Amino acid sequence: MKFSTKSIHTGEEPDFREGASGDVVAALHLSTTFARSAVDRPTGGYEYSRSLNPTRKALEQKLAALEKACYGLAFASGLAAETAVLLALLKTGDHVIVTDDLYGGTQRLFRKVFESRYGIRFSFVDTSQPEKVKAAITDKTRLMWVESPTNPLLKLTDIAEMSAIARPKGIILLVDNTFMSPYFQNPLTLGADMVLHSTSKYINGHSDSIGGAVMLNDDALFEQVQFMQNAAGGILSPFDSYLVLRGIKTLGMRMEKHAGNAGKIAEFLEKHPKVKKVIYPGLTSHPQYALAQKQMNGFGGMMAVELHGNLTGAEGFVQNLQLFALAESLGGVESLIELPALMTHASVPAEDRNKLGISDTLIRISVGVENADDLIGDIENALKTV
Ligand code: P1T
Repeated sequence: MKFSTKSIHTGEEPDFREGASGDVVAALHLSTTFARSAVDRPTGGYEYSRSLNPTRKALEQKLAALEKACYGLAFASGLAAETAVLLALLKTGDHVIVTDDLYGGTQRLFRKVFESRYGIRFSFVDTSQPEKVKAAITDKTRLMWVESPTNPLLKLTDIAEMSAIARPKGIILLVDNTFMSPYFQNPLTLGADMVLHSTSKYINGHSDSIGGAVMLNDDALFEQVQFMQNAAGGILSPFDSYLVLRGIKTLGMRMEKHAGNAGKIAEFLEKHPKVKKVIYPGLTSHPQYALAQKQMNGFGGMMAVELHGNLTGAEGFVQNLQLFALAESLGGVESLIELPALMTHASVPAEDRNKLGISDTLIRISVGVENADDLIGDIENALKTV
């Protein structure tokens, strides 16, 4: 089955058995516990809803199918998924190589929780430079954590090349695929061991559910992360699982529209005299345009923009838009805009932000699926006020 067929049908096959109702969408199972007919006979394998829940299971099957994975696990947030992976795989003294430019909340979790309190070491490395990655490996390196494209600078890492470095050394390669969604990029097919998503973004797509997911193929790794999902308990609720199952059905259509709109907006902005720079993987001016074409099936809906002028100008622009909400998050049907240095990446030390190029005036746009001409008209008007 192709992507959109799987996104609609996998995990939600109608049940025609005696007594079942043939629902065409997965039922919402709110029960916290499941009765059994005998002590040693849990009904259908279900015991307690934290461990296994039918609605969450339907979503986990669909998520696995969309990332071309054997297994999927759903969590209460992207950060809960990250926490479960780190708890499952690492112990004090272990070392992790991490892409230097990544979501601020992920950096906060690594630095302020796992490094400062639990003695796990993180090296923030420009993973677009394989030589830098090789130089950072130590005999304690257990995990490589890559975001591609990165949040917010849209920098790419060659996933196949990372896998070629990590695999011979027994280092696990995880890719946070939130920005591309499984529709535009499948890191497992490029050699990654695990894929992570904040389902709060494109996968759910309607800005009404916080969630996270991990998809993978290896049986032993799956057992470790599944154990932690149950042991630490950061599961996605049945209701959120239901919402994500509902949202995910249109993921392919939405991603096409996000990318189509983003391409038009990026081209418009790049030609505008008040714009200094547009970073979008679908522009030939992106320094890794060739890699984007090679490892992604599309360019997504995220971009970063620098205007000429100062912070007052950037603030004026984002505040004068009518259709783009000034808000954190991304990947929903509605367009959002924000200033990473002051919002999503405020927890990243200023010195690190400056080194990476996340200036105070950098603007991040999550292009929604509204009409492209309306969005461009809104941008054009707001730019007049700058
Ligand atoms: O917000 P949560 O569902 O916990 O997901 C965390 C997360 C993980 N990975 C990436 C690449 C992310 O972008 C995020 C969350 N990001 C935002 C809220 C944001 O505005 O960038």
